[in-house]
Amino acid sequence: MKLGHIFDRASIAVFALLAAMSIALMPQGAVAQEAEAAEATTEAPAEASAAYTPMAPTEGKGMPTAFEDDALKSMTFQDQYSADGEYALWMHDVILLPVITVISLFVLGLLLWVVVRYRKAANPVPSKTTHNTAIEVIWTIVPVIILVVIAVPSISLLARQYETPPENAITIKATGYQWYWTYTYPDNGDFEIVSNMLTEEQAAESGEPHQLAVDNRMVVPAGVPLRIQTTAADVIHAFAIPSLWFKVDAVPGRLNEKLLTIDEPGVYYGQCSELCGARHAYMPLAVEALPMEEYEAWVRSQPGGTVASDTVADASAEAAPVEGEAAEEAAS
Ligand SMILES: [Cu+2]
Repeated sequence: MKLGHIFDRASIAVFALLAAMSIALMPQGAVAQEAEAAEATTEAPAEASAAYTPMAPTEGKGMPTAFEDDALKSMTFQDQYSADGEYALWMHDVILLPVITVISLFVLGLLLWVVVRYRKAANPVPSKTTHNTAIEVIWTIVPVIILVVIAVPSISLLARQYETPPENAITIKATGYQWYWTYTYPDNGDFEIVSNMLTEEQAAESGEPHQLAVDNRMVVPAGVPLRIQTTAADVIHAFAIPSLWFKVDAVPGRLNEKLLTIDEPGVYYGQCSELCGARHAYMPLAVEALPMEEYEAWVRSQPGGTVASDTVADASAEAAPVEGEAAEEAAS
């Protein structure tokens, strides 16, 4: 009886202890389960984004050329990878540069001729002519013709650069901060990419040009119209990519917008082009243009990233061959 009584008390004590332990452990178990669940959710995007590897840049494409590598190329425009850029470069190479060269040489020739032919020793009694109608008509008409020749492509280039993005264009908003950029994708789930410059060591490691390479690029689809919007959070910055002939100011409290269509996949570098403070030189832009399927895969790998609706996908699929034809025409 006495022994049984002790057993009873002992079993009650053990039961109480087990109950206490289970109560004490229960919330921890719940927390642990939550932690496991959280790990699972953070792992999922990490695995998905592992499918995307940043594209290796092509030497000399979408980036400046060093003087030591190619002296001439280092002093001229970068190769262009947008229709506007190709047109502007054509206008520079075929119209502006020849016209400037011919006028400069002509004026230099005239000056030399006057200096030599009409110097005091060769021409002691100067002419007192004050008027010559024929010459006056020529030096008025010829510059007018030259200006008209320049104005036609110049105004059409200006008009092209103001073209409104079509309704199916994919919107990407770039926001300038002191001193980095963020890119938001309102058409793809409104996720945000924060983009900072890589250090010299990191850039060397990833095989990219220092002061142009960034940790997270602005990834976009190639060959389809993009509606690039720019704004700023603090002071005025400017979104500029020389090889795409693209430059738009990013102004606090304003939303600027410009159409951009990139001809082909690639990495295109740029820099903030509005003096914006101490680290203005250290907020580069890197745009990575991908084929549409790869762009969509990248979007899906982003937290909250959703692929554009079917209508946009259809429209871009239609737009892509048209862009290709246009590029072929431009090339021929
Ligand atoms: Cu800036």
